[in-house]
Amino acid sequence: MKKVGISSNNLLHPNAHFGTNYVDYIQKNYIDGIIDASALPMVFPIGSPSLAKEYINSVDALILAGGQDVSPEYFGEDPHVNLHETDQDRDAFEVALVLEAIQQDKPILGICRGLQIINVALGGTLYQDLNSQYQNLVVKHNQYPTKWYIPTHRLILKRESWLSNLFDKEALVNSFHHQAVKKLANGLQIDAVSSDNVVEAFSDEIRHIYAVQWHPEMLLMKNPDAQKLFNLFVEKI
Ligand SMILES: [Mn+2]
Repeated sequence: MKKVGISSNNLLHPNAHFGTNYVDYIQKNYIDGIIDASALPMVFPIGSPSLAKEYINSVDALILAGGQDVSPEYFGEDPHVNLHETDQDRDAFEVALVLEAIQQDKPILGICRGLQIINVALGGTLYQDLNSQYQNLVVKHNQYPTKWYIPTHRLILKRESWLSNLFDKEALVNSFHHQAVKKLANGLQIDAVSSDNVVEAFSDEIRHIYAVQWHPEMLLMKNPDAQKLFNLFVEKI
């Protein structure tokens, strides 16, 4: 069975159940997507970047999940007034995982924040807040409180890519982000955009990097077709 590592999230704020205890978690939808693609999920607790090599040694591929904003210090900016919460421990760990997976020639799938951290790890930059920094903004890229599993905005495919196996030239996806790719890192190619030209997917077949800005794992609840993205990724291993 192929093993897919998935980086986790910190519960940054104590709640009624967990008080001030440290909790590390991953949403079950990602796990379902991996298992239903006939692979074995291995959840990586956020830890020291020095462990990245051992973690990547233990798997065949890496998935980077959604979550907090990426700290702008990684692309040389101060925090914008509309930056949301960040987690520098998670940023440092995930950047190390990305670089190590590339080093070991193991496929990477980035989802939402995962797409953004890949871009930043490889030298790209982000809009810290689309609403205040992206001049051509037309589309609602954070559909909340519309449900997670409802696709809302158009996805326009820009070239022949792995996504061509999943979608026609246009499709609908869900959208829960306020950050996005500004400068794309060298070597990555844009696969799809929204109708207002925000980067919604990129890939690099040479380094086996695949990334989407929407949340296929949340679509799984009501859209069985969304499983195909996980299946295709696991077939790349
Ligand atoms: Mn979007």
